[in-house]
Amino acid sequence: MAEREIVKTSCPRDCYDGCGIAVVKRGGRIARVLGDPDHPVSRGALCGKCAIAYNGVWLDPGARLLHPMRRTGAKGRGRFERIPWDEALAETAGRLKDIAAEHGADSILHTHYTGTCSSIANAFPGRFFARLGATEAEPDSICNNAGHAAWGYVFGDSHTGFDPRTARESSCIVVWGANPSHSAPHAHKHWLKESPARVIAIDPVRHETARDADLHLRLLPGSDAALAFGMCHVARRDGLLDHGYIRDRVLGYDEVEADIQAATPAWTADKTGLAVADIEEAARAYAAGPSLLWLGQGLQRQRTGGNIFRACAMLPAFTGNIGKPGAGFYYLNDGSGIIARKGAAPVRTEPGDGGAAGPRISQMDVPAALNDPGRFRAYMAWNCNPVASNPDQARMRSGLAREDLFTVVVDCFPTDTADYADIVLPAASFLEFDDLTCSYFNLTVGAQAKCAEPMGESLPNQEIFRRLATAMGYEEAFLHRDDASMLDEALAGMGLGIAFDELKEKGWVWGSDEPLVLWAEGVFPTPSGRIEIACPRAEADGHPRTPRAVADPPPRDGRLRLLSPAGKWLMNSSYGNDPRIRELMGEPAVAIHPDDAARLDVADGQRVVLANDAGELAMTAVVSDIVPAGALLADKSRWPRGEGGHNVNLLHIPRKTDMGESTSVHGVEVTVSRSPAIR
Ligand SMILES: Nc1nc2c(c(=O)[nH]1)N[C@H]1C(S)=C(S)[C@@H](COP(=O)(O)OP(=O)(O)OC[C@H]3O[C@@H](n4cnc5c(=O)[nH]c(N)nc54)[C@H](O)[C@@H]3O)O[C@H]1N2
Ligand SMILES: Nc1nc2c(c(=O)[nH]1)N[C@H]1C(S)=C(S)[C@@H](COP(=O)(O)OP(=O)(O)OC[C@H]3O[C@@H](n4cnc5c(=O)[nH]c(N)nc54)[C@H](O)[C@@H]3O)O[C@H]1N2
Ligand code: SF4
Ligand SMILES: [Mo]
Repeated sequence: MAEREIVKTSCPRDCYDGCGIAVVKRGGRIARVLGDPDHPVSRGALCGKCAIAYNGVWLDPGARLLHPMRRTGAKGRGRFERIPWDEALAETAGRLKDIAAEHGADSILHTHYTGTCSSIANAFPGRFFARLGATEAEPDSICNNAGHAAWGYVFGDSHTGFDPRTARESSCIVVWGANPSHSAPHAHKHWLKESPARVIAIDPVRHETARDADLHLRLLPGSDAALAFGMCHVARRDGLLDHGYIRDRVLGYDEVEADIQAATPAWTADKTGLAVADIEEAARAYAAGPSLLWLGQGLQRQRTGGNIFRACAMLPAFTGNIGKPGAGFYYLNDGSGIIARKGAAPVRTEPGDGGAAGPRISQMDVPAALNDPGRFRAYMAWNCNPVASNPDQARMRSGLAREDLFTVVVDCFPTDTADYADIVLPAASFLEFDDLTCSYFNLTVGAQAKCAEPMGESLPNQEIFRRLATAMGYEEAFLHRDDASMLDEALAGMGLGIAFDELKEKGWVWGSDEPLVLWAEGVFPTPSGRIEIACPRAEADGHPRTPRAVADPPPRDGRLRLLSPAGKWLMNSSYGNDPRIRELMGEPAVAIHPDDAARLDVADGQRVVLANDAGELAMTAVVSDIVPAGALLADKSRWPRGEGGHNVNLLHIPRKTDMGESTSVHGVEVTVSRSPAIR
């Protein structure tokens, strides 16, 4: 029997949970990847998708990218020859230098996001691009930038929410536009379902989170700002506002009071499609408190996502559900920053990279920009799979097909995006190098521990970009920092009194022994120091001074609103190549309300075609009242290959949100018709 060894590590996926992992090794090789039984979130279990994929494609040399490669076939065909690292790096550096010299470094575009969220692998390559002066696609504009922009105005900080451990003091938890049953399965299973607090879910979809909640408000997509005003109306009417808190800590109550007064339950019911009784019940339970308010990332992926976030911020601000045990608001937690401050007034520090950063564009502009030969001459995609996950899939492909666009893709797997690369660089997986992970919900810090040598010739992101810096002739020290010193420095910055080797032994630690009550001092990093419901900065930037009591108009001309949030089996597009996951997902399906199905003469199980200006896509209809009439539901981001080359992002017209130039993917509208077997 080969010797058995357990190595503790952490999951670095873009997921609220931040699970601890126990890797079972036999004879020095990884035998099994399991949940860490000692971890407070995973409690011994990974989520279903990771339990499969971490023991599936991630360990399968046949599925991984193992060597640097150069393209040999037409772009998009995925034909490559293996080349040595030196050659791949020299060719990449040579082309980048030539392009920068001839057209300027800003004609080189790079996109990246959260393929891995571990600290160094996620952030370090940014130093290289800053030094180069390349154009960066604003990373968050593919995901959550409208919410960040809006709460940046309101609270001055969108990265400091509540500590979930304080929920033990809460009487009510509102989950608004998030679906933890998919996107944070452990938070759903333990934190929410086992909570004695009253749970209210606000979502157009009756998903598992909503079904498990004590109250589900199944509102129309994009009507959330109207609901927020309506809930404030009920709280005001019933004497549940905290006028002391408003007086001392909030700017602008008087400027929205008339709109709150006008947002009667009847008006709100009309705008949102909800019942008056449900609006009143939710408003009273929340306002009475102590209550936690979790605004999901799905909520702000609407054309008016910024306004929605500003309107929802009125609830904690006007009811004083902030800075007390069991009361708070949350969008995302920057765990390391919060831990570093231990709940004191936020001080945000940027890493002193020393590079001269280049310009930025929105991710929504990437497909069009790649089609413009005068704009970008080179493109590098790392930590992301834009052909699967970005909008405007057909244009994304036609841009990438440009022969004159020098393209480099860095990934662990041969994705649809990698198919277009001139040079493919293989990235090592999280099981193959040391790093740090922080959950963006729980205040835990985890060690990512090297459990095996990098597969094939793959290398961690940071090592790839150190070597590329050398190939470019860049000698600045910040481009060549070693991992060990960066890890210890990051931990020292958090003041945990623990070095990386010790953290590796433990696997994970809490950022503080006791739950932190955040924002207890009631001082916010806005110019006024208050919560700016009325916001002069927003006004100066061309936005309304205050949130507005509006809801999206219903779709016209027989169109339906297509929602495509996180599914259960994928992590964005990641795992889309795992055969067992593919089997579990089944064929692409779209949920349609029985009334719409009857109107369109669509039967359950029938093929339908969804269409808009961006494209046409066939799917199988599931007739269900999981969605309200007028809305459709399909999961995001399957691997397009194997699905006729497309997924739901074929239909994603990249319109920007009202704030943050971000994605409004849940605002997409399509027509639905019975299919004469297209695609
Ligand atoms: N229709 C629709 N589309 C959406 C969304 C939606 O709600 N609806 N959601 C959007 C959201 S929220 C997001 S965040 C984006 C996500 O979009 P992306 O950031 O593009 O995420 P993925 O598609 O998972 O691609 C991540 C890639 O990184 C790779 N990877 C993993 N680890 C490493 C590593 O260590 N190094 C390198 N170099 N690569 C690695 C994975 O193999 C994978 O191919 O998608 C967006 N797309
Ligand atoms: N299994 C799994 N987990 C994931 C991911 C994944 O792809 N798969 N992706 C990860 C990433 S990158 C992210 S950003 C997070 C996202 O996770 P969440 O924050 O949970 O956000 P989404 O899943 O995009 O959408 C959540 C909900 O928003 C709802 N929604 C859409 N429009 C509206 C609206 O107008 N009003 C309201 N009230 N609700 C609306 C959708 O119906 C959906 O149920 O999940 C992460 N976790
Ligand atoms: S993706 Fe999320 S739920 Fe799944 S193992 Fe990783 S941290 Fe846990
Ligand atoms: Mo995301």
